[in-house]
Amino acid sequence: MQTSVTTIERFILDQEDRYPEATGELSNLLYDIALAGKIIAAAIRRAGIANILGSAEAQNVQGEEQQKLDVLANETIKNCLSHTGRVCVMGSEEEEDIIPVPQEFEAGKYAVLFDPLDGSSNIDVNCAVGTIFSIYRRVSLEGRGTVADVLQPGVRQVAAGYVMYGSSTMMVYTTGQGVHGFTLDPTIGEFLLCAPRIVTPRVGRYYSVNESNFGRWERGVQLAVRGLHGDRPDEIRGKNSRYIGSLVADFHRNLIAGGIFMYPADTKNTRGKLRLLYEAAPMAFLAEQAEGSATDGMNRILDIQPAHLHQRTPLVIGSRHDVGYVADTLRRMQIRTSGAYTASVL
Ligand code: P6P
Repeated sequence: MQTSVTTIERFILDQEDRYPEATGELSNLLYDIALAGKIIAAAIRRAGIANILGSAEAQNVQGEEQQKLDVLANETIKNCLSHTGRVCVMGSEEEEDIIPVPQEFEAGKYAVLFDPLDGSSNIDVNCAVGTIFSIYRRVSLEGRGTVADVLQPGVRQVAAGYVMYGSSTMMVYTTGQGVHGFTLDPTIGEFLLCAPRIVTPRVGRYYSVNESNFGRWERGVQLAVRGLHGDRPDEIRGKNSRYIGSLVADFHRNLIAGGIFMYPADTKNTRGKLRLLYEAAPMAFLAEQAEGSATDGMNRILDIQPAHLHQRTPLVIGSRHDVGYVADTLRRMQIRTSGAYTASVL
């Protein structure tokens, strides 16, 4: 029986030891998130039995129907983070406004953004879903956290990651020192190191996009996707299509096997569908740390200065060569039409 396992706690501690100035607070915050992931995973695993599938008969700020597990995941994360003294403010896909830490608890030095259960519409059909998180150091000087603490460009993240509830439960995170993957061993309730320093292939095998939106895309986007189909082998080799409709699952497959995920803007979602702060920016931090890249079509996601909590953005993310191909195609289209390119056209 294998006895030399590396738990996430041990791995984070080893990483922390490299930084004499580290106080351990960020490490502890990552443990808190891992705990929330374990609790959510347990709820998802027994969802069908415990009758917590289905709608909570409520809508979230996005106007999307809340699933019972959405609500449970959101409350679980807030409960795991609020009392620790490590967090001053949170932002959640499920809540209209920022969530300052309650008065009875000490306000810490980190701001945490999260999508508690992304892809939740897939829950009732047993497809993989995930929790996405993004951590910043606070910029406000004291007291309860403020909106300024969450409206920071992605380049200022100190950590980001996701917990994917798939055939197994995995936690993947970065603190800027590479991307590392852990699998939950339910028999001992520990996340065990399974994929240290993940590097995504420079050229991907897959492309992931919702092709039903094709008719609503700008011409440049249509050209780029046709290239990914293999219509112009002189520019790029065609790829296999894989699309689950769950960002964490699509991103994770492409991270490991190599590939590109796109959610362009279209005539219906004119700024794109995905949210900058708790979907695109954390995934972009991971992608770049795994030697991939992430843009809104042509501009680096991590450089975007957010204007509001639920801001949306177009997203092109994954293998560096493939993301670069999409950007080059859009630039060529821009030159050809000499139109004013803005991120919103992708
Ligand atoms: P569509 C799930 O609702 C989500 O926010 C992401 O997880 C996913 O990538 C995307 O939306 C899927 O959107 O329009 O293709 O169903």
